[in-house]
Amino acid sequence: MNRMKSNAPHPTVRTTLTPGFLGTLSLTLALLLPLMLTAPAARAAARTKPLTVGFAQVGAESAWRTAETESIKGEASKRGITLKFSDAQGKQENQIKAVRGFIAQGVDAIILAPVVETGWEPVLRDAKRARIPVVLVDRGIKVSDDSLFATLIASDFIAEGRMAAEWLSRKLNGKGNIVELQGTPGAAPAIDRKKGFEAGIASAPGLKIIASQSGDFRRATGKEVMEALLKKHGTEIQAVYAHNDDMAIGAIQAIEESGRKPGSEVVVVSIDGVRGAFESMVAGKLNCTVECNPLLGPLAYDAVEKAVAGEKLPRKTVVPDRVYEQSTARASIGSRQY
Ligand code: GZL
Repeated sequence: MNRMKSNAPHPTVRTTLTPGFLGTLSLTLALLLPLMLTAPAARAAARTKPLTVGFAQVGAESAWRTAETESIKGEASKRGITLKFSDAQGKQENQIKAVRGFIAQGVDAIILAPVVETGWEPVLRDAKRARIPVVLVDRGIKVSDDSLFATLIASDFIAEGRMAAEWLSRKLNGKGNIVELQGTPGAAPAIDRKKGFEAGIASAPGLKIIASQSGDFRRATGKEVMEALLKKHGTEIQAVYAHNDDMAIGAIQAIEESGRKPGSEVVVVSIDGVRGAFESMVAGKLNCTVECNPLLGPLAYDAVEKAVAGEKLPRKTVVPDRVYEQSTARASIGSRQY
């Protein structure tokens, strides 16, 4: 119950400057401070040491991947963040080891570009127990508990596959045999780019995927797989849909070596939008690429800084993509950043 009369002077006004009041004030502050520091802004303000972040990268299988690594390394040094970097050479077990290592070293946050979608629960539970936020970049995962990661920053791979399909369908007037070069088995972009493409050609019954194999997102593997497909299907093949530019460039080499003309006799469409793809479009060999932006460093550290400060983040931030084709490649190649 408040017994104070409404027109009575406020007691704190009278006691503000007395030594007794100052003592009470500092005691109150000492008691409240730990509570105040749990507020995100106060925690961020209280941080004096620069952040230490561990980045568990997939590997260096493609030009896209190299651009992503450079973006995440470059942005760390711009922000004065100490970055511990691990290259898993395409193996999930190496990535899990790297994440465990980062936890043992007590990093402030972990950035993870997961090789595949599944198998992450145990190690992410360890990170959560250690109160280390994990920011997923470029590929999503499947977990039963979404609180195991702070946020995901990635493209919409289903939309990318659909854009590639719609472009190809227009180019071939809804009719033709396609071979598909898939990315790494079990990886989110391989699963979703396949799904999106299949959905995109569903309205054109004349378009058929006559073969679909993994080229592991690598140029050399894309070439080998394409050589085998050309041997088996020969001139039946009218188009190639590759889940990334590197595999498309490998396939283009195989098509040329088989004596056919990529870009005209065999239409080639892929995803990523790396410089090599633009060069290939300018040379008339690749027909179209759907951009997938790898310059994720700034967004990744914005998320890391917020997560470390205790802020709640959206489940996913979608990086926007668009289609580039041969006819405009020359005009846009100069402004490409990767
Ligand atoms: C996309 C990324 C894919 C790229 C490939 O976010 O995971 O992996 O398309 C890369 O080039 O290797």
